[in-house]
Amino acid sequence: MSRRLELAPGVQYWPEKLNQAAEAGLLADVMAGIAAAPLYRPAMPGSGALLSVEMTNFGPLGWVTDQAKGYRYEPLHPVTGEAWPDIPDPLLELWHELTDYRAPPEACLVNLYRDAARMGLHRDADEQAADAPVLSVSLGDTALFRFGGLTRRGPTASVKLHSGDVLMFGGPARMMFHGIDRIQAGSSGLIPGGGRINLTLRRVTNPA
Ligand SMILES: O=C(O)CCC(=O)C(=O)O
Repeated sequence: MSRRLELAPGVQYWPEKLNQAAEAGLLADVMAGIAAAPLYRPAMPGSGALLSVEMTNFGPLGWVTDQAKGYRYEPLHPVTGEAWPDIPDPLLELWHELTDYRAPPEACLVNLYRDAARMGLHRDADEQAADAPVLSVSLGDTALFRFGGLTRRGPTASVKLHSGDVLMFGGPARMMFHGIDRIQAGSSGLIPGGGRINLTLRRVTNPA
C-alpha cells in the first residue's frame, strides 16, 4: 500500500505503487502482449511525421493514429490486422482498486520511450466516456511528466515518474494538457534494451 498524493485537483499520484516483484510480473505480461501485438511507430495526422514513441495496445480497443484518418480507437492492430491482446490482469486490478468507475477500461495504450523519445503536450480527447479517469503506470527509466490546465498555454508543473509509479487524472483534470518532456536514459535496468514503458488505461465508450 503506497501513499497517495494529490498533485492538483483531480490529479492523484501513487509513488512506488508497484514493488519490484509486481513490476517484474507486469513487465512479463507486457512483453508477452508485445510479442503478439508488436510495437510500431504511428504517424501524425496531416503531416504523416512518425511519433518518437513506439506504441501498441491491449484491450478491446486500441488508440491509433495515421496520416489519413488521424486519432481514433480501433479494434484491430493496424500492422498485423489482429485483435489486440487482453489487458493484463494486474492492470485491471489496479483500475478497480484506484478508480471508482463503474466499468472496466477498454484500452491500454503501451508507449515505449527510447533515447530522445518524448510526447508533446496534448489532451486525451478521443474517448466518449469523459467521466472516466485516465490511469497511467510507469515502468523502467524515469520520465519528466509535465501537466497543466485546460488550455495549452496555461501554467504547467512537472513530476518525475519512476518505475512502479502510478498516476491518475479525472474529474476537473480529465481534459488537462500533459506530456513527457524527456526520459532519463539508464536510470532503470528494468526494460530489456533500456527505456521506459508507459501503460495508459482508458474507458472509451459510455457504459450501458
Ligand atoms: O508516458 C506517459 O506517462 C504519458 C502518456 C500519454 O500522455 C499518452 O499516451 O497520452
